[in-house]
Amino acid sequence: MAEHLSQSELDYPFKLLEYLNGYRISKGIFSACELGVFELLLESEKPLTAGEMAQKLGTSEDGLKRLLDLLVAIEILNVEDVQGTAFYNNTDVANLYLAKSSPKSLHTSIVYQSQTIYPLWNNLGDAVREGKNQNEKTFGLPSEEIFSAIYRSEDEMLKFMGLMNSTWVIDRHDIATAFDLSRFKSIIDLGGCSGVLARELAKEYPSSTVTVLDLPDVIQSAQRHFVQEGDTIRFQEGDFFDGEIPSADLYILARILHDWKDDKNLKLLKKIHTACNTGGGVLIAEVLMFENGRGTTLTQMLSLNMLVQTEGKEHPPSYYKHLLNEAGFRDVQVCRTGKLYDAILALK
Ligand code: SAM
Ligand code: ASE
Repeated sequence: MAEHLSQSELDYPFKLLEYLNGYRISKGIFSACELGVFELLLESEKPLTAGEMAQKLGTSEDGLKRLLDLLVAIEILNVEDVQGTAFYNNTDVANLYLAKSSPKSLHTSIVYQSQTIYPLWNNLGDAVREGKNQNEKTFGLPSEEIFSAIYRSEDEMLKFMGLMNSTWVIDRHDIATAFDLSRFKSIIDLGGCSGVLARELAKEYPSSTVTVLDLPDVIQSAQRHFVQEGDTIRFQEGDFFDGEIPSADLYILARILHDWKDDKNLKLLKKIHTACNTGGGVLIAEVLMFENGRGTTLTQMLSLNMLVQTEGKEHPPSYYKHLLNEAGFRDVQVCRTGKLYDAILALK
C-alpha cells in the first residue's frame, strides 16, 4: 500500500483524513436533505439566514448553523456575509440534484441511503466476518428472504422502488441504446420494478411491446404510483423463480443477477432460455468489474452493498458470459457504456 502513497501523503495524510471523515460528509448532506434545507432554499428564491431557516424548518438555530457551515465548506451551499450576518443559498448543483422538487432530484435515493443503507453499513464488519447480509441484525428480518427484508412495509417498498426508479434517470438511455434492439418485438423486463427502464425501451422501440413482470405487490404499487399518462408499457404479476416465465423475444435482467447466488442465477437463465423465442435473447444491465477483480471505487462499494443487503455481488463480464453459455445462450456481446451501468446482450 505504502508505495502507492505519494510522498506528501506520508508527510501529512490529507487523503486518508478525508476518507476517514467521509461518513460525516455523507451524513451531513443526508440530514440537510431530510430536514428540507435544499428545498427551502430553492423555494425561497433568495438567500436566507440560519435564524430564518431554523424557524421555517423547526430546528435549533445553533445546530442548523453548524450544518449549513459544513455545507458551505464542502461547496454545496454558497454564503454571503452582509454586515456580519451570513446569508445562505443553494449552489446550482444543490438546486438541480438535492432540492426535492427538482426534476433531476436525487432526494429519494438520498433518503434511502440515509435510513436503510447507512444502518446496514454500520454492520459492515460483521457482514465481512460472516460473509452474509445484515438484514437480521439491522432490521430483525431473516437474511435468506432478501426481498421480504427490502419490502418490510408498504412504505419501504415505495422507498426502494423510488430508489430503483431514480438511479435510471441518469443511465436509462445508454442502456436502451447500447445495442439495436428493434428486431425484438416482444420484450419482458423481469423484475422490472417501477417500469422506468421498460418505459425508456418502449420509447426507443415504439414497434415493440414492453411488459414489466414483477412480484404482485410490486406491480400493484408500480401501477398505483409510477404509471404515467400515455404509458404504453404493460404490467404482469409473477415470480421469476417460482412461477412461469411467459415467452418473449427479449428478456431484460437489470440489476437482477447481482442480487443472487450463482445457482439461482443459472436456474433463472436456464428458465429464460427455455421460455425465449428462437432468435430471441437476453439483455443484462449491471455495473461491471474489470476482469482482474479491480473496479472503480463506486463499483467496489456497490459490491459491498450487495454483501450487506442481498446474497449477491458485482462481477466482471466473464462471469455473465460463462453463466449465459452454461444456460444455452450464445453470441454474448458486452457494451461498456462509460457510465455507471453497462449492458450485455446474448442470443438464443
Ligand atoms: N430491474 C429493476 C431496476 O434495475 O431498477 C429493479 C431491480 S431490483 C434490485 C430487483 C427487482 O426484482 C425488484 O423489483 C424485485 O421486486 C424483483 N424481484 C425479486 N424477486 C422476484 C421474483 N421472484 N420474481 C419477480 N421479481 C422479483
Ligand atoms: C439491488 C440494488 C440496490 C439490491 C439492493 C440495493 C441498490 C441499493 N440497494 O439490486 C442500488 C445500488 N445502486 C446505486 C447506484 O446506488
